[in-house]
Amino acid sequence: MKHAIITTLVLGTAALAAPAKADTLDIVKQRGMVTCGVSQGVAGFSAPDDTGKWSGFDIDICRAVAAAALGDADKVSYVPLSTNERFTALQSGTVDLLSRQTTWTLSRDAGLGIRFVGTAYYDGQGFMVRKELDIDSALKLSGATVCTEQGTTTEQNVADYFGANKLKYEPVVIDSADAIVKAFDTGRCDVYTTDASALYAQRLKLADPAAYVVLPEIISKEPLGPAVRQGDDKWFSIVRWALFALVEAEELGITQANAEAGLTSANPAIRRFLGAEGDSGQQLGLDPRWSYNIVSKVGNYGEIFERNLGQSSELKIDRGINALWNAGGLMYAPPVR
Ligand SMILES: N[C@@H](CCC(=O)N[C@@H](CS)C(=O)NCC(=O)O)C(=O)O
Repeated sequence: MKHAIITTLVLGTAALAAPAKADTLDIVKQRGMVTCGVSQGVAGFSAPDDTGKWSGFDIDICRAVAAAALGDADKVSYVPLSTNERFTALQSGTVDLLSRQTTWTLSRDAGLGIRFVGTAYYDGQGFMVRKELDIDSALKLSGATVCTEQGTTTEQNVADYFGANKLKYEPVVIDSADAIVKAFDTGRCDVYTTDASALYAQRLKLADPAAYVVLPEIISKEPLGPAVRQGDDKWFSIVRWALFALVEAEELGITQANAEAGLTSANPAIRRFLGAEGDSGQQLGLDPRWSYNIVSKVGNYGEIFERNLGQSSELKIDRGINALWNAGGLMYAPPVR
């Protein structure tokens, strides 16, 4: 018995030690590529075009990390992952980070051997139904069949919501976003529920998008953000500050177009942010121009939002609570200094 306990302890220690030793930045540099886990095709977030080129909000976060780590935003290998596959792919090292509409929750952050670096998009769960049902509130959905994706917070929230409001429902749990669209389109379920942003994206895939309406209720908090494996603090810091840099650049008014001019700006905060002064790169183990590389190659947070999700995109999502803190929103980066 005693022996068994000792063995367990030793094995336990070895299992913990392995990821702590792994230096993801070194691996990324040797490989010359960041591997980024993304969703399999959700307009505005991550979708490949006809030539296989990926674009979207989640993709731009992968690109920002590659710009910071390698000086080249194009050096990313995208690994499309279903909701069920995503955490295993990160835990096993198949991907260096997840940038995939994934909600930061306690159980995921503390219990899965992964760490969320921050929130890239503050979302919440919504409901979509056919207009012809003439329903204007989720509270009128009693008796509905409800499509959700497997292994998501969506499944849990819907159970809470219908339970708390004493509404009956029949869950239809499906393992891919495209299969849900098909099920919904063909009437297998009355309701499609997921993150509100994804509802707007998925609506475009329906045969007649105008025949559907998104109900006003938002039933949960879904802070979506990138995650890395636990045990590599250096890589955690790099991904976290790549995300903060996007937000800080917007606050400082640094854009893809003016980043170069900013290197000689009269404003010391701008010069420091862009690496013309100070040693933020050295502290992160990166090139002094790490954040300049992010903004000049990918843009700032606002540019990324507008291009992929905002008014310049087909989704036309308002900034809402994803505006900067000094414009009434929640996006707030600690100082880069
Ligand atoms: N934010 C929720 C839901 C995430 C989620 O996977 N949403 C669907 C919305 S469409 C998705 O991204 N599916 C794409 C796919 O499975 O590739 C979570 O983290 O559990």
